[in-house]
Amino acid sequence: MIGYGFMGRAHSNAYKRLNDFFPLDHRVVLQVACARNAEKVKAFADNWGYSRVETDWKKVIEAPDVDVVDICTPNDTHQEIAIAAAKAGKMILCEKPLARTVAEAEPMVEAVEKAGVANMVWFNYRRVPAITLAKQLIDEGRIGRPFHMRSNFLQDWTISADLPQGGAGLWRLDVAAAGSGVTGDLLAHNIDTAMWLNGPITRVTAKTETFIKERPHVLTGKVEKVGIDDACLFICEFANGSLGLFESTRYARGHKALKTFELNGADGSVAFNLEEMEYLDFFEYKQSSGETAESHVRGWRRIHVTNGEHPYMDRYWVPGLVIGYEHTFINALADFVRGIESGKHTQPNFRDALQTQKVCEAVLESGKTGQWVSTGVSA
Ligand code: SOE
Repeated sequence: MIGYGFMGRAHSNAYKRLNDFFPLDHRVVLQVACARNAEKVKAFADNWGYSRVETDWKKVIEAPDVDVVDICTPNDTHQEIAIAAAKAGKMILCEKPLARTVAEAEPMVEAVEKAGVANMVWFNYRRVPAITLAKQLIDEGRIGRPFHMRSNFLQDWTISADLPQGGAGLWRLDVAAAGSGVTGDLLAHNIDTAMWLNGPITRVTAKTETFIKERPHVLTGKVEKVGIDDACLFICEFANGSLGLFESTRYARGHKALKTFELNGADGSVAFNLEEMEYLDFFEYKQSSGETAESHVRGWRRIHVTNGEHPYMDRYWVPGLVIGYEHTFINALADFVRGIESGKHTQPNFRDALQTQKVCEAVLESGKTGQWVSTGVSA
C-alpha cells in the first residue's frame, strides 16, 4: 500500500474484509504500508494491520514478498510508481484518475501490457450493486435505444476563499499534483460509469470555471494562482447516437457527494442517486394492448437492490439489509481477485481508464477553447 490518505483507508478496509465476505482461492496479506512520513505511516500500518512500513516506495516495488502494489498517492506520482511496479512484475491497483494527462497515462498502459501484469483502476462506483444492476438491465435491452444520459457529481467543500491549496490534505486543489479539478477527481467517475453503461463518448463541448483564482499554498506559504477547474459542465455525443449532459462542482452549497445519473431509452429509463445508493429507479415502457387501465398505472419502479440475486448481495446480509460505500471497494477487489483466478481479467483496467482520461482531457481542452473536441475514443 503506497499512500495512507482517505483512499489508503478505503482500500485497506477492502483488503481486510475481502476474504470474510467472498470465497476465493487466495487470501490477502497486508504486507507493507509505505509513505514518506515514518511516524504517520507507522501509525497507519499499526491501525490497519500491515506487517511493516517503508518510507521509500522503491523498496516496496523491489520487495520479493509483495505481489500486488496499490497506488493511493496523489495523481502526479502514479506514472513513475506504476511503470516501476510493472517492470518489477507486480500486479497493480491504481487510484483514479489513472494520471494527470493522456500523455502521462499512455506509457502506464504500455508498461502493464508489456509486463503482462494484472491491473485495475479503482473506479469503485461501478461496484455499487444498483449501478451494476442498471448495467444488467441495459445489456439485456430493457431500456431499448438510448437517447439521453445526464449525470452530476456535486460537492461544496471548497467554497471558502480561505481554504489553502496543496500539501498532504489539499493536493486535490493543486493543479501540479492533481492535474485538474473536478474533471479528473469527480467527473472521471461519472465518465467511467457512463461509458460502461452507454458506450464511448466521442465528442464533447465544455464550460469550466475557477471561482477562486488565488489561494495560499500549503507548501510554499505564498498566495498562488489556482490552476484547477472548480466546476465543469459539458455536453457530449456517444458513439451510439445518444446525447450526454454532465455537471460537476465543489460549489453546490448543501451537497456533499450528490452523484447521480439517468439514462433514457426508447423502452425505458434507469436513474441512480448515490445518497440513496441501495435503490435503482427503473421505468419500463410497454405498448399497451389498447387497454387504458394499463397506461394509467404505468410508473417508475423503485428497486431496493438488497436481494440475494442482486449483484454482489449474496455475499452480504439477508434481503432488505443494506451495504454502503466501503463495500464498493470490497466488491471491486473481489472482481479483481476473481479475474486473476479465472484468467479473465477484470475491468476497468489501465486501458479502460485511459479512455476516461481521453474524455477528461477533451473536456478540459474544450473548456479552454470553447470548441467541440473529439475524444479519440471509439466503439
Ligand atoms: C473528493 O472529495 C472525493 O473524495 C474523490 O476524490 C473521490 O474519488 C470521490 O469518490 C469522492 O470525492
